[in-house]
Amino acid sequence: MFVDKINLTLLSGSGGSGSISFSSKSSKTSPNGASGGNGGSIILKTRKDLFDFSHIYSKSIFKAENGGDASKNLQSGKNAGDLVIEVPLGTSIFDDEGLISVLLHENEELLLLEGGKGGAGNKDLKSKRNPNPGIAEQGQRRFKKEVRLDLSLITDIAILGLPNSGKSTLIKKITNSNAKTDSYPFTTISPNLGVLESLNSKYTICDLPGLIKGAATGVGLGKSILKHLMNTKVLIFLLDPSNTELNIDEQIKLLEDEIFAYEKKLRQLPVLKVINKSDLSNKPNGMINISALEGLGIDKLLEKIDELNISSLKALNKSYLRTDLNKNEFTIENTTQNYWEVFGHEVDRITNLIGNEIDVFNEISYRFENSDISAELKLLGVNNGSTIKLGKFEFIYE
Ligand SMILES: Nc1nc2c(ncn2[C@@H]2O[C@H](COP(=O)(O)OP(=O)(O)OP(=O)(O)O)[C@@H](O)[C@H]2O)c(=O)[nH]1
Ligand SMILES: [Mg+2]
Repeated sequence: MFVDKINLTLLSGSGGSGSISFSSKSSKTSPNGASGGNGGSIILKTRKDLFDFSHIYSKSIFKAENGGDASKNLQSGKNAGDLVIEVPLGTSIFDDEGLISVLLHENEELLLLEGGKGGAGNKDLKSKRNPNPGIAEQGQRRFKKEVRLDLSLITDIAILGLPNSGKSTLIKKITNSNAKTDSYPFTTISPNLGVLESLNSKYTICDLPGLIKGAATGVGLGKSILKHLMNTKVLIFLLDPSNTELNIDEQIKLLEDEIFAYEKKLRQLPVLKVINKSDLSNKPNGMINISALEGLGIDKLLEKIDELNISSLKALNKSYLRTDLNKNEFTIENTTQNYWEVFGHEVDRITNLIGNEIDVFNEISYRFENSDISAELKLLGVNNGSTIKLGKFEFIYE
């Protein structure tokens, strides 16, 4: 089964907790609690010999391991390994806010979800403010993300045409593909890939399901066909003179209208207009005439493909990466007058402490005062005397 769309739930690993301990070699004690290990991150990595998501289709939840807790006396927790999910070239990644990234290159890596950081032990929390802290950070909680992966195949040439025009017969004739062909429309329901070898070059080529009127708005297999054109460099319009409903010009117009309605930029791709089934009728028409079934005109077609110098051409899609990934986020809600509640990972960073109560309170106050949350609350005009709720902590703003 060809799977070119998949939804995944990703859970990174949480960080291990730091420890609280003291060495007391001399009369002075000093903090020596070590840090927890980092939780595993989730990374997407492209692999050249993958052509869809069927290898991960049966698994929709990916969970990285947690970092280890620190032990006392300088013994750090173990960092967890990252979880790498392999995907084909041409994978786009979306979340509810839209496109996150498009991966087009071999062995390209995307750090999609960072693991929770290991918590600092009291050794690393030592400061001028508190030279002997009785506190440690708990590990940062795991992050969760729902993503959709969508594949647009990376190929040199895509064969487009109405149902039954002979697209699969052509790819079978000119490549190693074993595409299914038949005399009824919509024989092909997912792309077939093949490698075409001409005298000069090698090309990857794909045979797509038949396109019909309204495809750009989702009729037939519509958009799931057209999306594959974003990563191809040349189009072959395969035209069928035996089509009783639309003549050659009408077929060209339908194909042009649909790809243009899907994405205006697709008009920039070079198009080879090829008339198939010329064994049935052979009227002069100024286009490339072939018979995919009987192998007529194939040499001429390969010559025309070579002339396009495809290796110098570019597909429309570009690599893309949204830059706001993995930031420490927070949201502020003004639930009732003078009551402000703050949620999110930035809150955890500030409040994620265990140990001596007074030290914990002082450290949270310090972190809060120096945080983006505090700056944002100021901008929002929070009045002195208001209550601020940060996770499980509540305090009066002044
Ligand atoms: N006479 C003749 N018949 C052809 C030729 N090429 C394909 N056919 C026939 O046309 C019919 C459709 O061929 P396919 O290759 O399955 O067509 P397709 O464009 O892939 O069709 P869909 O996948 O349904 O869109 C089959 O019966 C083929 O044998 C040709 O050059 N000459
Ligand atoms: Mg077909």
